[in-house]
Amino acid sequence: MFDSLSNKLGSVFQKLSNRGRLTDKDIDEALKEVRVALLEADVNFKVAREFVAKVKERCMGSEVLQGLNPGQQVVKIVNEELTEVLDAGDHQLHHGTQSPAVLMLVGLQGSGKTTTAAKLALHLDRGPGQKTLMVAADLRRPAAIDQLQALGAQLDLPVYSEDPASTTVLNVTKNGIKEAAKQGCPWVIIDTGGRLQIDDELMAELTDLKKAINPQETILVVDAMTGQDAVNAAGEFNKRVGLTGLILSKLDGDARGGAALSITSVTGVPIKFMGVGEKSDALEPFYPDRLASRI
Ligand SMILES: Nc1nc2c(ncn2[C@@H]2O[C@H](COP(=O)(O)OP(=O)(O)OP(=O)(O)O)[C@@H](O)[C@H]2O)c(=O)[nH]1
Ligand SMILES: [Mg+2]
Repeated sequence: MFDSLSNKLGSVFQKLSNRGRLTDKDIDEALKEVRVALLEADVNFKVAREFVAKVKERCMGSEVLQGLNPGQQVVKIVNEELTEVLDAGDHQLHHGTQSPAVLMLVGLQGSGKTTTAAKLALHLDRGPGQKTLMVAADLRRPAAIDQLQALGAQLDLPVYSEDPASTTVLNVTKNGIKEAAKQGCPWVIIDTGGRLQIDDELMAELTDLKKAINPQETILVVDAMTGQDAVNAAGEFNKRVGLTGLILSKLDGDARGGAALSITSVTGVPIKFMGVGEKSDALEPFYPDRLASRI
């Protein structure tokens, strides 16, 4: 992930550091290339524009240009501003005072909710008596329940489900939370169903469910490969359902990184984890500074 962007930024900075002293014009030209690299990585144009403006403001006229290693100073500023773009302040999961804490996963069809439910359950697993229970609350797709059950069996984690013909999303979710309480689970994860597009019916279903169960965390799983569509979906889900965090999935693929770099500044919602593979251990906590340094 981000390979192409980091290569391009790398070559811009290489040119700068070969220069020694820098003029305003050098900085200007370098930042133009940075902006193009960001846009090519599918970063939101407003985010790219503001980013470059901020870096420029900090570089121009400051001691940066006169200093010993102006190229390195520019790299440092870019790195700090990248961290700023990715940083929403709070990237942790919060359990709160009530057990089980409810974590509701929402997202469009195929974004990676079910896979991520298993990844999170494993991440939060504290062994016997402290397991995370997953609730199969996607009643629309016939294979959805089997998929979650198979993941639970594979990871030795409990899954709660009911016959979709004789239950509702609300009932299976409420009963699942009760079951988690009975088993002493600190966390219960609700795997909801998705749609291809954001539609009123899905939003109403999720809003009602959220109101009824009052989750500690409401997390949107977005497919990073869908670029700016992921950013738009996040804005819409946040407006209509209300989110506490985001998980970007499929960052191991050929995602250009634009979604990751735009989503927080466009929506104000923090990224909490990154999905980096299909396996259940392919989940990384999100640290803005670490990711910025990687870029
Ligand atoms: N490479 C890669 N594949 C992923 C990742 N997360 C999920 N997938 C794959 O994406 C596909 C869809 O994942 P699901 O977890 O079924 O998605 P979903 O959101 O539950 O889908 P619906 O229930 O149909 O809405 C599967 O083939 C997963 O293996 C990831 O981080 N990396
Ligand atoms: Mg699913």
